[in-house]
Amino acid sequence: MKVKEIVTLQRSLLVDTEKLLNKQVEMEGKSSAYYLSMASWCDMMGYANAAKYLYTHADEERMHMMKIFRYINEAGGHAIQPEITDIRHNFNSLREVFELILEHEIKVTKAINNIVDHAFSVKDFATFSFMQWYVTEQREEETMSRRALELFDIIGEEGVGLWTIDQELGKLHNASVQASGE
Ligand code: OFO
Repeated sequence: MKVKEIVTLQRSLLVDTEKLLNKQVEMEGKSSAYYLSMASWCDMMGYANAAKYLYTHADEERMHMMKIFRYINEAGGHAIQPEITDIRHNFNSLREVFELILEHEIKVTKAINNIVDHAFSVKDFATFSFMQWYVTEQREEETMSRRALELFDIIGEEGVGLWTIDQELGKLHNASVQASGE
C-alpha cells in the first residue's frame, strides 16, 4: 500500500491541506523572525515604543505559528519546523519598517484566505473552522498596521514628528495589548 493511502485511512487531513498548513507555519515563523529583526533595529535606533510594539508582535507571530503547528499534529499530520532564512536586519527609516509590515500582513491575509478556500473546497470543515480565528486575526492585524502607517502622514516626520510617532506607536501597542487581554 502506498504511503498516501495509509495516510488517508488513518486520518481525514488531506496531504494537500497538510502541505498548505505547513507552508503557513513557515510564513508565521518568518513573520516572527522578521518582526524581531525590525524590533531590534528600532531599539538600536532609539525608537523605544516602536521596538516594544514589534517585540510583542514577534511573540504573537510565534504563537500563531504554534497554533497551526499543534493543529497539524493533532490532526494526524507532521508539523515541520521551518527553515528561517533571508531575514533583513537593516532598514532605511521607521516609515519603511511600517510600510513593510502592512505589505507583509496583506500577503499573510492572502495565504490564510487561500487555506480557507482550499479547506472549503475539499469539505475539510474542521480546518475551515480552525482557520476562522486567523481570518479575524488578520483583519485586526491589517487594521492595526494601517493605523500605524497613517501616523506618519498625520503627524509628519519633521522636527519632533518621529518622536511623536514613536509615542503614538506606544499608545497603539498598549491599546492592542489591552484588547487582546479582554
Ligand atoms: Fe500571523 O498574523 Fe501577522 O503575519
